[in-house]
Amino acid sequence: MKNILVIIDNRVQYDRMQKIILQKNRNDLNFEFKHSSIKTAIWDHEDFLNKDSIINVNDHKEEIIKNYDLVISVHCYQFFPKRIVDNIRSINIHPGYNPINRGWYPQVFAIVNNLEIGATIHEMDEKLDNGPIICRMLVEKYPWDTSLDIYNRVLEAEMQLFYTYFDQIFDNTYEKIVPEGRGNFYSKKDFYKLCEINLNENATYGQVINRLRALTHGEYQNAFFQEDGKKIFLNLTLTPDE
Ligand code: 0FX
Repeated sequence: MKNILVIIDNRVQYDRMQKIILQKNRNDLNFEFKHSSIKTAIWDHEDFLNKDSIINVNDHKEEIIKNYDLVISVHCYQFFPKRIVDNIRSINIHPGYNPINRGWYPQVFAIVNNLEIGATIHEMDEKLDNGPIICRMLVEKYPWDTSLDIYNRVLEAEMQLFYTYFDQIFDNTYEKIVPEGRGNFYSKKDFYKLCEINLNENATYGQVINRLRALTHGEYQNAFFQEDGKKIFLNLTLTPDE
């Protein structure tokens, strides 16, 4: 029996993973799901109510190394310490195509910087979104996409990869791809910088549209400008002609 610890902070992907695990029906795999202490939608999931389901990887390094055969991070808000990634195979499901889209909110920067975008499953090393790649897949990116449109496509791609490579991941039989260099890395700070629009900045219509659709993501209030000491948020609606 292989003991697998999945640390997941994304509710949509949790439901999809559960479905795949059921479909695969591998009774030699024992999954334990935990999440981070930061509050996300997953906290309200019935599977996690009344359960001791929070884990802080830094506080439980030795216990994790001792008790599990594999760790999977799925949109997990914690940084995995070197001690863990050096001593237990640790895999990350990342909403970007490595090494092109390392870091935070990859689809936002893919729109703004005209980069390809997709999903990656990779082994973790001590750098963020950096280790050997197990599998990756690009998704379509259209000129009328907002951040949310691409994000939804990427999340589906993640699970398509998880389904296809399921046995290879758990049997450790995949061939690793060495990332082609460092690629790009974007931080949360880069995202916040994008959010504030300077009304005196010169840009082409193309750049403005791209920036605004990159910051349009459902209900989130991202892009804003300041006028008379007031913050004014804006989103973009794009409607392609049928
Ligand atoms: O869980 P996640 O989809 O992923 C993020 C990072 O992109 C990923 O690289 C990291 N491994 C993971 C731990 O966190 O993030 P989220 O659910 O907070 O956000 C999902 C999308 O929502 C994001 O890609 C852009 C959008 N968003 C999110 C926030 C918090 C916004 O547009 N504005 C926001 O303020």
